[in-house]
Amino acid sequence: MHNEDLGFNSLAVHAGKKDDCMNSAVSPIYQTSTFSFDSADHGAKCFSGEDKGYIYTRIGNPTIGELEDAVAKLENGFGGIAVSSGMAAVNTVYLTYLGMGKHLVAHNSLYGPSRAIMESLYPRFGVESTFVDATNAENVEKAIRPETSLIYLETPANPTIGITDIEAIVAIARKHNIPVCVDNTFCSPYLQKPLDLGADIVLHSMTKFINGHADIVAGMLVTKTKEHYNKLRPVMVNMGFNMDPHQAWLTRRGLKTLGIRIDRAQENSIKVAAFLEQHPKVEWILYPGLASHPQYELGKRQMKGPGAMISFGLRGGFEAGKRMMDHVQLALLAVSLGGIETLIQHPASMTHSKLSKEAKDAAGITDGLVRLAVGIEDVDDIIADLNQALSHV
Ligand code: LCS
Repeated sequence: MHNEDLGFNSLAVHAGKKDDCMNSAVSPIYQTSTFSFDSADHGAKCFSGEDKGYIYTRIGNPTIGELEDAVAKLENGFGGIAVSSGMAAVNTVYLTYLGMGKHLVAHNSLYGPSRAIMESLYPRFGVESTFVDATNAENVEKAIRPETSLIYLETPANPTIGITDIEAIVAIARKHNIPVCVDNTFCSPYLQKPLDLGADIVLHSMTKFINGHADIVAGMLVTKTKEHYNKLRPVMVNMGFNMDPHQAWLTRRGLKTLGIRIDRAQENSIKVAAFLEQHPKVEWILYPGLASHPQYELGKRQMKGPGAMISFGLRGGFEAGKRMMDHVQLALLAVSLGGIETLIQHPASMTHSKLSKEAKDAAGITDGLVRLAVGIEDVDDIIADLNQALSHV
């Protein structure tokens, strides 16, 4: 059967598999740093690109390649570039499109380090950046300068769950000939396909939903075109941001159950969000599945489902949130998300603590914001745990 005929879950199980695996149901791990050549001529041809043979694992490896092909297929992209972490993916994109005299326009709510390095690291190399509330696409257009060379979005955004209109921003970017990269970590290709909406590059922390078992740190880029792939890949190779084959094999295994894991975590999240929304100690809640979300209609249009990430604030602010976090028993008080277990954390003092106060205020990352990543446990147990933790507030 051709891959084109297969649905998402079938592709998640089968896509990328190579034929030369001794008929094993699961591909082996090519745990090797290097590959031998048949002859000196063959080696030279591999290096010139005339022969597609493998050379060295930092440049390419069959186990890593299987994962790259599988995620690229699920995102409807030209090709995938696997990297050691989500941050390696972010830096591969920044280093490829930004440099001396160049300018970035990005959404103001991003995973903390994706923004913090624009304040702490990239100015050293002459890069400037403007962060805007991209949930209003006009703000992106207003921030564009002649030297803007990248538009960078995260939707839904970490940790504010703001949703940006990918198609509207791509339309603006096209007018100015600027590439658009979308961090799709919170949705995964199961719920959202940014390349189909016109984005040029999609980025993942595969540490999250794609691997899904909280036992791997990994990243991925998928490009719409060969042109962008050919720009990004050498940066990954030369910076040494590559993945390890064992890491790739485990991530490929996690990917197989992506759809069913998200279905379950999302089903749980819808019930958890309904519970929190009616709880008297909860002051506000942001979840794309609730009609109270400011971009509820856009989310319904752009995403196949509301996902498994919830942010909320308690009456009593940070102190109240702290008491709740200190009393969870089933949920883990831990950063990260997209795994099988429910996690709760406080972005202002944890994942987003390196941002300046102004940056946090502008993005709406208040001291009272608590972030919940809902897992696949029995939903009654998750709700009972949150309920007993809230009784301590
Ligand atoms: N992009 C998003 C949206 C993320 O949430 C993260 C990590 C990254 C990129 C970076 O990926 P990593 O290098 O960690 O694989 N987000 C985390 C979080 O919210 N808590 O801990 C890590």
